[in-house]
Amino acid sequence: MMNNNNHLVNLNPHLKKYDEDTLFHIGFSSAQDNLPEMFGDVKFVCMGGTAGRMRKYSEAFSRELEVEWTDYTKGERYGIFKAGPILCISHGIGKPSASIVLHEVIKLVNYAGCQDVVFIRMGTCGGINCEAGTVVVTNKALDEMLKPEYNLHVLGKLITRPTQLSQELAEDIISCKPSSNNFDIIRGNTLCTSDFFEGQARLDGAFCHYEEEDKMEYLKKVRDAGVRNIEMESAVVAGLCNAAQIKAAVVCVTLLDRLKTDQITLTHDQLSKYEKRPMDVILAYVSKKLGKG
Ligand code: R2B
Ligand code: URA
Repeated sequence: MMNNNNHLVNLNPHLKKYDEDTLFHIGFSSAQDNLPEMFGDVKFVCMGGTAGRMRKYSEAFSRELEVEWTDYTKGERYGIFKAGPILCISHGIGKPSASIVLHEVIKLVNYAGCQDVVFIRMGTCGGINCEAGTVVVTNKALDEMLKPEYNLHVLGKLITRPTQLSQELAEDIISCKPSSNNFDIIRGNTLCTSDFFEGQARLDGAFCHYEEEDKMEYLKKVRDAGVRNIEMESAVVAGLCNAAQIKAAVVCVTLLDRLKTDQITLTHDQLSKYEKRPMDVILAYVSKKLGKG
């Protein structure tokens, strides 16, 4: 049984030729799994770096919204959990890891026949000119050259996908105040890099050929481009969701202010407290959307 429920726009036309599509990295098959039955009711795909955090988010969604919880994790690459209409999936660190899981998840929601699905990255990041613990909702993801682009080499050529995120969704998310509303939620552009150390102008990697002044000069240029946070996956989420015309948002909590420091020295308790914040914001948004707010 090949499910050719190709309702998402712009998806790969070659997919129609396959009797079976094996979603290798997330462990599903379009022919052997009844994807419409398993995932047809999904309305929100929430993504974040680690399987452990996505498990916790999904458990909280299930508890707070009183919806059924299922662990669909098959292998060791990515954690996949479902809380009623919310699919929570880890994407690992960086654009390549996020790209692979996004290809497969976009195909999954397509085969499952999900309607009006929204994708949300809920992550951590470094802040620009804001105190640790601030939640940043992204306007657009910028690359290291400060362009709103996700670039990928395909067949030896560079292809570019735009990284503007839905303004409507960002406003909708920001307008839903979480119950624990004791932190700032701001909007801004997000610098999406291919490395945590040199790529983010840190002075504390294993290699560094520049000085403090060079770092600050770049970070101020970044700030002047409207950037309020730096992370490593937003451009892929924006670029691929734009390609599929799926509405997407990126909601990340800052762990430090990069204009002040490079090292993350939060205690375990502070980190746990901050990591809950994107969850609180999205729980308020999803609750409202499901009429449970
Ligand atoms: C934020 O945190 C991770 C690096 O520590 C990376 O996945 C990101 O985007
Ligand atoms: N994640 C990043 O990518 N950068 C930071 O500074 C913190 C978290």
